[in-house]
Amino acid sequence: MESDLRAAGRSVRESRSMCVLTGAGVSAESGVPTFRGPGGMWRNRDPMSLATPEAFAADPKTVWEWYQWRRDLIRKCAPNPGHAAIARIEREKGDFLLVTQNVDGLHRLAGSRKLVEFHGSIWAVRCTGCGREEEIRSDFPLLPPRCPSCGALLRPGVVWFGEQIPPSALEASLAMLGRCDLLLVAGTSSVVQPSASFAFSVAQRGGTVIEVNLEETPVSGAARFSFRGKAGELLPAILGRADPP
Ligand code: BV8
Ligand code: ZN
Repeated sequence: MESDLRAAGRSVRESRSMCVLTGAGVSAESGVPTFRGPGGMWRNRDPMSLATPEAFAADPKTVWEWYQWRRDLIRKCAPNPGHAAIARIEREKGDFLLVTQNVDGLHRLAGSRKLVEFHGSIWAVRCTGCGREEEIRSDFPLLPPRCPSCGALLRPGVVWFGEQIPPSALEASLAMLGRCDLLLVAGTSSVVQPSASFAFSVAQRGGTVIEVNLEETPVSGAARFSFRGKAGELLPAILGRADPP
């Protein structure tokens, strides 16, 4: 493990163009429940059945109660050493992009700026009528909330299953995936498309893939290094070694 950590740190140091892809596992040590792991369930409802346009159309109040529950929980969470290590390495690399599937905003709170929120943000709210979008961090007194301008239903500014990734987010991510020589994949079960294909496209181009996860995933086989352990410990260990000896 030690020699692999050193070798992975060297890959980070030598990388000219680095992409990082994160999932819910990077926020787990901050207290944010993962999407598919224990603790992610709410009123015994599967998140997969709630994070869809159909669920919202059928029962906007219940979907908003789930988001309000998550917003209240996430508001109390702080970035962990994994978020901090990613924010730090961004400042040391010339060409860098963090693509996160997380909607919790913790990477930005940790200082990440070269960041694409691939699945949107739980703090963003968009009107289903006039399209007006803004960041609202406070609780809504009434659920489901309505637009102060046009009275239509407001929705969370996230990407639901069956919805397109925002074109600007997709474009920025694909551009980086087409040129990066290193992709670090941390804390994602790699089952959600299109982000689950990132590792394969970089590996097929001869780029290096490093994975950090508690468990094996569908992309572990494409990784040059696949570390088993906590992102909050392994990311500082790998990225911390990026400093010249
Ligand atoms: C799209 C926002 C084009 C909402 C999310 C086949 C059938 C049906 C559908 C599809 C299909 N193939 C592709 C699709 C489309 C679908 C999809 O991929 N479905 C899958 C599930 C089969 N994809 C889409 O719809 C995407 N859009 O493709 O557009 C299109 C359009 C129409 C029709 C077809 C295609 C949009 C996907 C976005 C969905 N929105 N979230 C919200 O959050 O409320 S995705 C949701 O899953 C979360 O954002 C989450 O980030 C994401 C991925 O999950 P993970 O982050 O990986 O989290 P998870 O809990 O799964 O895993 C945690 C991991 O961390 C585990 O591996 C665990 O071991 C590890 N871990 C835990 N603790 C730690 C740790 N690791 C390290 N340290 C720790 N401490
Ligand atoms: Zn409106």
